Amino acid sequence: MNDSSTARPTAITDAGGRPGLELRGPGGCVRMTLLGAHVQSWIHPEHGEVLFMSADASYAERAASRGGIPLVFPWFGAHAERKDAPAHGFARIQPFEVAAQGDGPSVTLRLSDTEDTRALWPHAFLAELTVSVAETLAITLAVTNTGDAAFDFEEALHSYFVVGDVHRATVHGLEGVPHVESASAPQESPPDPSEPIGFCAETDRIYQGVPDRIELRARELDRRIELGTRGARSAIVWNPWIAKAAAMSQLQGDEWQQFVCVESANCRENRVSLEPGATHSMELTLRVSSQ
Ligand code: TA6
Repeated sequence: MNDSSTARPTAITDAGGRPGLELRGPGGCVRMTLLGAHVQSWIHPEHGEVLFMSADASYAERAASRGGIPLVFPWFGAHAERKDAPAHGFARIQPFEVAAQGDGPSVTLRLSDTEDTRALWPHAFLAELTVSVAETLAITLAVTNTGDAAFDFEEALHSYFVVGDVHRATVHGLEGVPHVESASAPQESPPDPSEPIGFCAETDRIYQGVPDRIELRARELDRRIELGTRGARSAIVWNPWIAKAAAMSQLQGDEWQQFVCVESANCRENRVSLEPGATHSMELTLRVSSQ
């Protein structure tokens, strides 16, 4: 197993000097940081970089850097009641620790509740993110209720994919699936729900009751990315387009044209309820090929 393309994870630092790990397997090289268990890069041996990271991303000590696969937990978007609470939960700005690492390119990072997390969300939990590089990139988020009262939570793997040109990208597999659009300036005429999703305006849709296979096609790059999931009932499709991108932090000039987010999630009416001692797992497997 331990040849030059498949090895134990090695310690690295990211662009901000924050500690992380590099995993090399037949499916390429993955770099992640311990802050937020954030996968920042996946270089595929044939297709190159799969994940978008902004050239303007912040790598400050507790910054949620824009791009890669940020981990959203335990709420999605803005906190329902507290304006001071961080968007998309606190997991992406908490330091994870290494829980287990194998002889091959696989690692499990974990986060459990602390005084800081309980001040924002009063529950005892263990969140474990396992990343493995085989021919595919597989990511599993397992959340356990370690307390003595039930709780609800939301979660997402907020994947930013490089598409070359968003105008030439499409998402397949969500035809006919109900969704809610929350873009402030969406396309003028509503999309045909029987067609694959294309992009011509700000898009910020939550799809519910999604199938376990969705595909992102990037014609500009002659690339398909297959997202296979287990335990994910929601998917979010997002691109900020021109006006929102201009108002956003950590996004440079025309970078909005270079990515699409297709997020694997359980949110809103599909949030997860966990009894004491119970564990919920959400798995995402990414496969890249030519069109
Ligand atoms: O998942 C889509 C979304 O919630 C958008 O509404 C959007 O603004 C985005 O995620 C990025 O959020 P962030 O907090 O990372 O700037």
